[in-house]
Amino acid sequence: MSDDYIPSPTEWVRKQVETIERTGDTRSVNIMDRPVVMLTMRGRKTGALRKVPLMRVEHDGVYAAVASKGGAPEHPVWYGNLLADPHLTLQDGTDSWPAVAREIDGDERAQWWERSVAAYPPYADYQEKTDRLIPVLVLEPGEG
Ligand code: F42
Repeated sequence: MSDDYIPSPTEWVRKQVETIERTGDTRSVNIMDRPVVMLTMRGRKTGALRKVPLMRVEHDGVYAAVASKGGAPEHPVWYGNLLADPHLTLQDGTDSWPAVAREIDGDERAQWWERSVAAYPPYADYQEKTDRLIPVLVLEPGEG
């Protein structure tokens, strides 16, 4: 398994990750004044480390990862990475810990969707923009 880190090909995301890495704090960046968290995971094909900032959606120490990709027609690649290997490192502020991702559906998804839109209202617009149902995963603490 590789320990190589491959940065995001998207410039604005890469810059946010660089800022988080330089400061050691996810609070050094934001989107529309809303906080973000950062997930570090393995690439499904390369096995390399991938760092993915997402909006901060938290409830009782559990976080949600919303695979919105700005309402793009296709799922983000990181979603496929987490289905293949749900183990990740989650960073919020200066804290980071191991977590396991689990995709949710039904009432559980509906409840987290409400929390997600409360944390970041544009998620509702992204869902309007795309035909796919935007996946929601919970990130539960632990090695799994
Ligand atoms: N994206 C969201 O979906 N939801 C959010 O809440 C969100 C918030 C957010 C906040 C700050 C910020 O800076 C970015 C934010 N983003 C959010 C954007 C997010 O960080 C991702 O950039 C976006 O979701 C797109 O994810 P993606 O995984 O599709 O990214 C593409 C551009 C990407 O990195 N592609 C890589 C590439 O090289 O083309 C692939 C990386 C990869 O994991 N490759 C795998 C591997 O094995 O290494 C291969 C996997 C395969 O199946 O091919």
